[in-house]
Amino acid sequence: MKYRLYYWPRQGRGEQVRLLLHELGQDFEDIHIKPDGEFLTLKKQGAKTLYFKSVPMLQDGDFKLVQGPVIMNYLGRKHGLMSDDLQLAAKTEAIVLGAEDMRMAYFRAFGDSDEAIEKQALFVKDQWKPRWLPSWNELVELNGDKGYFVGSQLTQADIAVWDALDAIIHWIEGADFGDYHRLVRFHESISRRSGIASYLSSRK
Ligand SMILES: N[C@@H](CCC(=O)N[C@@H](CS)C(=O)NCC(=O)O)C(=O)O
Repeated sequence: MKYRLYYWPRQGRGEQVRLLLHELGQDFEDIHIKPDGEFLTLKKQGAKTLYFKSVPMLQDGDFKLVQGPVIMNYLGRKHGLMSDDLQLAAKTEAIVLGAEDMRMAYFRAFGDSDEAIEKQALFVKDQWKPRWLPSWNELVELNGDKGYFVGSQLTQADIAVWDALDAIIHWIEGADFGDYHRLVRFHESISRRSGIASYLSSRK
């Protein structure tokens, strides 16, 4: 049975899951919900469907799972992207959550109002440059400069970080990789992966 992913018809928190499913070559149903349509119907089904009345929600057979980062780790584990080593697996999950922390910070500055533009400038000055760029850069370096965050092959952490970085460099005024050439290479190499590249070429 195909996976079903329920999320709004925009990138947001569901996009990392779409990217991962495309990279895994999964033929999934990408269900674009509407506030007064499917979302309402799903919410009416109670906590057995949308545990906390939020999306993204992944359906795998009868099993329904919410919380973007947890969905990423579930798929990573299920499709063999994650190490069996307890510590490496935990590190992978920590990086997925780090990407989520950065995503949350950038969401607060999203938009094109004057207030949003001011928040974006603060995000770039107080978070992007001093915190996130050096951390991601060092994490890739500490992993032996293999172009991945954990181990020697792609994990869901790479997709989670790529998605959050990609959103920020596209949507946040003044956010770029600057002199962090390692991150430029990381961004380019993930973009070129076949599943990702073919999805991105069709992404609206
Ligand atoms: N921690 C959750 C947050 C989920 C969340 O807040 N999703 C938003 C959409 S991006 C939502 O469904 N909000 C409820 C609403 O719009 O009524 C996750 O990572 O999935």
